[in-house]
Amino acid sequence: MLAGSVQTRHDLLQGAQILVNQVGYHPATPKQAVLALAPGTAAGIRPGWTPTLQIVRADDGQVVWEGTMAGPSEDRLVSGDTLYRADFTSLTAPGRYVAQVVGGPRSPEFAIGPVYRDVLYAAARSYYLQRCGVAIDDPITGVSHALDHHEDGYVLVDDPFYRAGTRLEATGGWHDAGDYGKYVTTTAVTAAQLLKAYELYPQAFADGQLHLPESGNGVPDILDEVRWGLEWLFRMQRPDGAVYHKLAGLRWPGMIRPEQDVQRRYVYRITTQDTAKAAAAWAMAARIFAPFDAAFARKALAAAEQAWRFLAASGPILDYPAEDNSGSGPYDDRDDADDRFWAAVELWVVTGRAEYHDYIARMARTGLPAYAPVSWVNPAALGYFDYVTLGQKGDPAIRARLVQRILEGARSVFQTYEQSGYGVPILAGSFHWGSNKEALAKGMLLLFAHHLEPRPEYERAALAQLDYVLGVNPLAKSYVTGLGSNPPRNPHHRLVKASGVMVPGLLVGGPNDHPQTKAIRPHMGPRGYADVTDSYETNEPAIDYNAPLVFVAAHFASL
Ligand code: 9MR
Repeated sequence: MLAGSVQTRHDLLQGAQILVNQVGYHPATPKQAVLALAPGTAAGIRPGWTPTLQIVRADDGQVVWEGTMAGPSEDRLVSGDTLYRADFTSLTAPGRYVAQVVGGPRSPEFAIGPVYRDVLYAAARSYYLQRCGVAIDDPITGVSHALDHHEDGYVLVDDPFYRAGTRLEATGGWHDAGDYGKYVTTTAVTAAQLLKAYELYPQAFADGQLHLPESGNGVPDILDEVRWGLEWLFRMQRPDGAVYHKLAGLRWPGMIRPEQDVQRRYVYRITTQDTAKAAAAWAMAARIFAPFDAAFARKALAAAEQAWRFLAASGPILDYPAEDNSGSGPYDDRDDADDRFWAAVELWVVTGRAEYHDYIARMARTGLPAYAPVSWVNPAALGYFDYVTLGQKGDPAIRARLVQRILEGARSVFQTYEQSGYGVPILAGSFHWGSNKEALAKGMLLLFAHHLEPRPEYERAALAQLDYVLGVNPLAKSYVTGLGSNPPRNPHHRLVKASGVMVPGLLVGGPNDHPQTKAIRPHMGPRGYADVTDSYETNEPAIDYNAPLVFVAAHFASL
């Protein structure tokens, strides 16, 4: 045989991979498989070549679907990859399958079935496994730890109510991420997004589905879990209504179990961004818990109104001395206007009081906060959406402006999505810490717009975000622990590392253009991720990352 003269198609496809949502697809939703050739590996492909995709049954190898793949297209603005894609939406029979390119690569096994429920339950249940101040011994996952952080916490600096060193009862809440800190900033925006997921998609949630200690109490499990976070927020409120920023130790703990983290933990000073975020989350809770627990709803409303009174009498307090942050994340949100706007909307929706609407109207005159994917920096989108969907007595002119921004916001996300081969609406150069969360939060913006004016292409683009984080990405990675065939195995997570037991359902931050460790190089776009424990900037989960995952999964689980 003459060396180099015979090349099989298989050789040409060396380095190519077939990408699917590794969890799978719902019978009724769009299904795409992507053949990806990394930069430099597509050179031998003959012009006009059309790969054939087959979907085969996993158990007996029977081909149940076959079609040609469209392409090639260059993913110029995100990955640089050459892509072919096939749409096998017409395959609806539940089962387990593999996608294979004739003469080329095979995908891992995936399911057709009620898969978004699996994603939703795993993602929502992870909050239970992040609970602080309680022993966990979970028969389903094997996750366990002894009672932890039962002394939380001590006031860090003198304030008008407490001297430094005073013990405040602030046990409970959720561990923020792979660290054990507890932050009002993320707890409030997380609780709010989970509440919103329940409010928009109640049919996706039920009592008993998450197997919580509270299951069977007649309240949907997701609300029981949110309550765990909200109860901790109550404990973080000062007698004058202001809310403390965070509760954490002064040094990062090693990769130890929570009960081994016995350093003294401190309640950090109040901020108005936290006060406003907590007020908004409580006000949402007041309306959403009302049918289940009127007393709890009243308590949440009282806390929210008291927080508002503090805000009304105070300018921005956003002081984060740098020396405070050597054992916890800063979450230094330098602008509280978006948070106040959101709080005003939620308080107005639940009380109908003019004071709150006056505040919104004043902001509408002087400048509304930016409409952006919900984040701990700017959660205003929740206020936009709740004003236009729940504020029937609102001002039509304000309403029209908010609607316009919601629609424009979705249009802009959709345009970026369309420019992206993988459908991730983040272009090269813009992969920041928590990019996976950003993708899903953009999916949430698409669903907000779809809710106002149904557009199937927006819904499909939102679904593409689930596909992206569950395997349709250049690394063929599922970014959710415990889900799919190639999930994170070494998340930056203290309990996982110390116990060797995986906490399932956690979305890790994902590709990040700006490395802080040696695990990745700068500006690798959607390849800037490493499944190693050290890489906290790409491989750490966080409660606020999971929140839009729950939201988007709830939409599709409710179909
Ligand atoms: O998710 C946060 C990201 O937006 C910030 O850029 C980053 C740096 O401040 O912090 C991330 O949040 C971390 C927090 O500071 C501490 N707990 C773990 C969080 C996830 O990595």
